[in-house]
Amino acid sequence: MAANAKGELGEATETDDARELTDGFHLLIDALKLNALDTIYGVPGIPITDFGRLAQASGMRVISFRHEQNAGNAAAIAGYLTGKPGLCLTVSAPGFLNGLTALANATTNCFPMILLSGSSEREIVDLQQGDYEEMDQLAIAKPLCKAAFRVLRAEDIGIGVARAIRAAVSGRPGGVYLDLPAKLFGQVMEAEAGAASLVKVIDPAPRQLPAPDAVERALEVLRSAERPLIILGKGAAYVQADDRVRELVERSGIPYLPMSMAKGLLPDDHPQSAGAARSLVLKESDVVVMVGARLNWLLSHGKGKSWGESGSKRFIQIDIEPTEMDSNVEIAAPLVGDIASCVEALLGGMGESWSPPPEEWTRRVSEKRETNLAKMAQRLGADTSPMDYHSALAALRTVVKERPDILLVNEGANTLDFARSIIDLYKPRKRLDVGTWGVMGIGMGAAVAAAIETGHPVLAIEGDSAFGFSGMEIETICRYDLPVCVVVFNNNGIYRGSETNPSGGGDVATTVFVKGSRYDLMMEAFGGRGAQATSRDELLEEVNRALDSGKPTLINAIIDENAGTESGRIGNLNPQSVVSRKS
Ligand code: OXT
Ligand code: ADP
Ligand code: MG
Repeated sequence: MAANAKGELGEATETDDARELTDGFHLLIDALKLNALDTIYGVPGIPITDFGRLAQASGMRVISFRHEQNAGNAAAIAGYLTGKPGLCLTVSAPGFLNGLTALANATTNCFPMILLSGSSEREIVDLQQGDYEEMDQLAIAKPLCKAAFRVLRAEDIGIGVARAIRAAVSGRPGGVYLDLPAKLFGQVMEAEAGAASLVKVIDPAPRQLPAPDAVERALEVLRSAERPLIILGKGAAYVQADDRVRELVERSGIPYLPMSMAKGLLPDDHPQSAGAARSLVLKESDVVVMVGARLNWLLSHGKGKSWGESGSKRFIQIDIEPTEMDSNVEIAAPLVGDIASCVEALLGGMGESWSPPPEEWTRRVSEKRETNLAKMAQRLGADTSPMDYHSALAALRTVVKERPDILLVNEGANTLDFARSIIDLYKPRKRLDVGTWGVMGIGMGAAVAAAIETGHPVLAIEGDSAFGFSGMEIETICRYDLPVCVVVFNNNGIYRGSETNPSGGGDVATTVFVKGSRYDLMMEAFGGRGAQATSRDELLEEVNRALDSGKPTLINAIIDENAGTESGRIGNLNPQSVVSRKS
């Protein structure tokens, strides 16, 4: 297809003026491709249907979803895995709003993504005259993402895309909104001028070197430590400086604690891992080096009971975002810069003769770890019927150990928290989960993007509630024939399936689902394979079969409905009424 002088689309012929003219559709495609952005996750419709077609015709991969939120979550995970902004394409107003949750979530997690959304006509929207899907999308997106832009003229598409890319990946990565009014796509201009208007973004995420005095300050604090700890966050996994980060840990000899999505950055069975000694190292350490992790709720804001005596810690924090420093507690040695450069600078300053931490400290950490590992091994040994979380996850732990290249997607409450501590990861960026917001619904979008972007098989371990937020995308998984094995931990509900209505009658309890649901049959409805697993052995066999086949599979794993706890491991955040009164 090519554009005629009026911007209408027609079949390309030898004689038409495709070589002389271009339009908004083609310029946008060319601008993305020029910057090596070749995959779009989205949902088609007015005004971007033809854009999707033309993008596909141009050789781009355009993956259509059933709901924009899942497409957006896929784009965000694509951004996390590749370091390039993941692209999500939505229609105006409702489609845009559906994608917006994912854009905000990407921004919260510091994942680079661009939400490209068609929008209605400015002249009508701004006068609120009731256009089709009327909404001032730019204004709505602005507070929820890192940057938001609108392109009104075809000749500005190149610049608009360039700005979006730079905003998404430079400094602290995040979500960017690009508003594309319907009329823009049909605008026609000379092809030569159009090509000249495109921008190839040079060095989109430039290195940011830490100041030498800041490096020296950090080393001084570190040298004085008696009980040092390194905390690795998903920022450290994102930057793909895996060897340098590992060298920092190993050369320093300091125990390290991986945050959830940083698991596997160094293999979880690494002798310096303090993952299984979490409480001890948080409480007892005296100097903590934060590498691409924030002192937010997931780390109790760096203070309180779990951090030991107040004032007992000094923090060194490596982060590209200067305002992250002192966000919750005083940072004794802020190291502002990109992680690769900061780690490099620390290694340079440490030299080859760095003294490891006192043996008494590393021994205590090891002892605690071994005690917890032994306790865990005992619990994993118990093969219960019906399966509890440990019983089922023991099988999946073995699968991941034997197949370290697969990507693990994980959401739920108990399903999330138990899987996090039970399943070891051995390679970087293999664990994709609910992230900073603890949001349900990332599952199938993340699974699709993980399969598309890496080509490796995906194992998605999903609470039955969590799965429901994006479950319809198993049709997408079947449509693209992706090597995704979904295991639904079916405990008949949220946290536990055994609750009853406190009034003693009426509706079922608010946390309970249809008992004995057959999620496996949903997969069969779309041509994938469905299976049930009632025991650990069955689960192991079915998952291995699925991963060997590389075919879309859903395994309905029956979990004891009494086994979970309210809100998993974060029950402390769930306010409970202490007032008893008759309603
Ligand atoms: O050191 P100690 O002794 O303390 O021991 C620790 C470790 O050292 C040790 N450990 C180990 N031991 C041995 N071996 C190994 N390998 C090992 N590794 C660790 O184990 C303990 C614990 O370690 P851990 O896990 O590292 O530490 P801890 O203390 O848990 O860490 C604290 C946190 C905060 C970092 C951690 O807990 C964490 O990352 N938590 C994230 C929690 C989270 O995000 N949860 C999701 C949200 S819950 C809730 O909001 C839900 N909703 C509401 C909702 C949401 N979220 N979103 C939307 C859009 N709408 C609604 C809903 C609807 S969950 C939910 C659905 C739930 O139902 P499902 O059916 O899906 O799921 P089920 O519950 O299964 O039914
Ligand atoms: P976790 O949840 O694993 O603790 P967070 O998402 O809280 O991790 O923190 C990630 C941090 O990594 C953010 O503060 C972000 O600014 C930082 N970050 C991201 N990319 C870089 C980079 N290239 N260099 C330095 N810091 C980075
Ligand atoms: Mg459940």
